[in-house]
Amino acid sequence: MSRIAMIFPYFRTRSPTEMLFPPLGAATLAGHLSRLGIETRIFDCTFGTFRQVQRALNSYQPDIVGIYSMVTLSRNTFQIAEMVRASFPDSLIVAGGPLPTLYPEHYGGQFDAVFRGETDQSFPRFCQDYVNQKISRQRLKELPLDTYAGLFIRDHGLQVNNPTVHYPEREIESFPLPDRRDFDHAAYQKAWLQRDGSKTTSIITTLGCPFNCDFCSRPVFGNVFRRRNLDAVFEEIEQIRLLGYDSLWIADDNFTLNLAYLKEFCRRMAGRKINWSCLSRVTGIDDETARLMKEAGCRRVYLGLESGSQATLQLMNKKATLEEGINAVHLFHKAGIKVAAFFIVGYPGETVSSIEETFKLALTLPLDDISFNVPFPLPGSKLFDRVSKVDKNKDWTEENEVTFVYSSEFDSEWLRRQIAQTMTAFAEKKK
Ligand code: B12
Repeated sequence: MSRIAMIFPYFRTRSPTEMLFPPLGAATLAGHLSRLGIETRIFDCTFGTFRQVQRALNSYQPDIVGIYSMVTLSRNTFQIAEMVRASFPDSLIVAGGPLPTLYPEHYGGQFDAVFRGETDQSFPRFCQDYVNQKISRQRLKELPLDTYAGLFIRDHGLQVNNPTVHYPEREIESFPLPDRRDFDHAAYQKAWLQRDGSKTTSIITTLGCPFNCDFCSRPVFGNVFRRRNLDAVFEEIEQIRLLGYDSLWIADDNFTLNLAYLKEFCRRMAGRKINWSCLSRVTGIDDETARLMKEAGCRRVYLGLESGSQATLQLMNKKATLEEGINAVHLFHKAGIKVAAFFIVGYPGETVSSIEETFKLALTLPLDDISFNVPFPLPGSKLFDRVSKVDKNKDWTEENEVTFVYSSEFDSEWLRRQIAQTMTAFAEKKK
């Protein structure tokens, strides 16, 4: 029987800021592949070593190896692909995820194929055809290659670059739930218990975000906002609870965008004894919604306040005012929900005084947690195209928070000191 291996090439770093979640992309695809009756195993590298993963793959003997990649994982992705090619010369190696979506051509050579964007149906169907028709990597052209959305191939004498898709809600409704079977839940729960006393895992309820913040990149889900059916979401939450988790990280790009959906989620969530956290925009929320969120177990919201300067918010194309940001903090705080805020300092085009306004704002609001980053020009963002001298091939293995990866008009040492001082002042205030 043919076997598919889905690899998540992240090895835990034990950095204090590290947050551990199992890869939902691999779990989602494993759900689809299992529904098609294809034997699939997820190799989540998080708690293992390179050698352990190599040994596990050797005993599994995969026919197709799919590797997820994003901006911080490209080095690991290529190292694993090299090992797979050496161990299994005949197996088909496929890349997917945010970075292959943006730069599929970088994956030529070591990878036989790339799937760009949302691949819920296209990749599993491709695997099914490959397996059923007993195709080998040299005979890919015998497949109906132009029928798989997002497929990109530059090898084997082929030139395929199919358009990507955003699956509509009515199709998403019929999707299977992510298959979390292969994850080391005990290890994830232990890591979270040590981190904050909870047993947290991630879930996705909506896809996409209609906004276009200058620094953001949404290579996979894009601008089209879609909601999953809440019956499926709650079936998944029940499965997660049975796996022993008591807390959810709602990883949606814009969970609080659709108030009707959010309120219905809260009504169904109330009384379940599972708490949750999410990112929220600062606009659109009112007192009643914040209260409902609190009653439904929301313990923390993360707000991208970004700046204490209206002019800088405009540079970032936030489509939210400083006043809306401030109101949102008070609103959630009043509802009894903890509020964490992200700020960006040293944005191209801002001034020293706007940076100072940001530090001041962070210290005056009733916030429970704050964090500062310098701009992180994500591939696929407008910021990335604008700033000079970014090395597009650079692998950001570190979660880079205070070092510029492009040539900036601001002094990173000065910013580092200001950030450290503000963090100390914040900690003093909290005492
Ligand atoms: C949860 C999350 C995290 C979690 C953990 C992620 C995890 N374990 O998966 C945490 C909070 C730790 C995190 C951290 C970071 N993250 Co993050 N994260 C996300 C988030 C919000 C959701 C991920 C998710 O579960 N998606 C749901 C699944 C279903 O989607 P998916 O993984 O894309 O899978 C689909 C396709 O990509 C494809 N697919 C996936 N895998 C494969 C494999 C194969 C073989 C194939 C063919 C297809 C395929 O099929 C799936 C179904 O369609 C995404 C944004 C997003 N909306 O996806 C950002 C995102 C992935 N993160 C991003 C970034 C930048 C980071 C950080 C660098 C942030 C920072 N400054 O520190 C760090 C780096 C972490 C690290 N050390 O490597 C970027 C990546 C951008 C890029 N160009 O690569 C994203 C896209 C956010 C953004 N808007 O920019 N992140």
